[in-house]
Amino acid sequence: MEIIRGSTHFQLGLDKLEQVEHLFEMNPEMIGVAFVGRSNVGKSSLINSLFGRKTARISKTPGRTREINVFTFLIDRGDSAEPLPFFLFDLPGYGHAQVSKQMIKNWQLMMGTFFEGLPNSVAIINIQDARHPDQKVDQQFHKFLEGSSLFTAVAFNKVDKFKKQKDKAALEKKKKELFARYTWVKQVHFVSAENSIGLPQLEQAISAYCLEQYSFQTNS
Ligand SMILES: Nc1nc2c(ncn2[C@@H]2O[C@H](COP(=O)(O)OP(=O)(O)OP(=O)(O)O)[C@@H](O)[C@H]2O)c(=O)[nH]1
Ligand SMILES: [Mg+2]
Repeated sequence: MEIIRGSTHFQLGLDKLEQVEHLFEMNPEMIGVAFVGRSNVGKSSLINSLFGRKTARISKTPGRTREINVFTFLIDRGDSAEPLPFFLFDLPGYGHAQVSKQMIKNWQLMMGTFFEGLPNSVAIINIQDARHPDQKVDQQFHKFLEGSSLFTAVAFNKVDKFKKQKDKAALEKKKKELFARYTWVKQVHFVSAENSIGLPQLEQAISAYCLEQYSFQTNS
């Protein structure tokens, strides 16, 4: 099972609360993954590496992804089974210093609505910068997930920047801390969009999650 690269289609950009509510109303059983993280941690780069080049726009200016971008993509199940379509969300980054109070407020409103309405069959992939993990804004973000039963994985990106063993050891420690602090963090991945470290594992995790949700729904 694998993500079919280049099968991704942009569906729509959401920048209004009503649009978010409408999408979930129309698709209560949607299955997929949502990428969210601090601005500039490499969400769009990771999405492009996993789903095919040019799925998401990569910004030179942090905070460029302002809308919730909704895509669909296919997973190949092997054998002679038909590939299945799933949803992919590229969410706007949080915690960027150069945005106005009003923009932060808009983000919080949008995300509140998003995570409240998001069906449990969509997993959250929270991207963090491996060199600066678990920042205050990451902790603030995790408050949105508190009490929800969404499946959440954390991916520490940019591990290619690690030169020393002690950096890696510090991140291992952080991983244990996150598991202890947040019971809803189900997986932690170490990845790099730059040199593809850890991407096969993350891809397998995404495929397994989506196909498992699919079999729950078709068998119930
Ligand atoms: N070294 C290294 N750089 C990376 C990696 N992933 C992304 N980058 C760089 O980090 C910068 C930000 O990447 P984006 O993918 O645009 O980040 P984003 O999280 O989508 O940013 P916003 O949409 O603005 O929130 C770009 O200059 C990328 O080239 C990585 O794994 N390693
Ligand atoms: Mg982006």
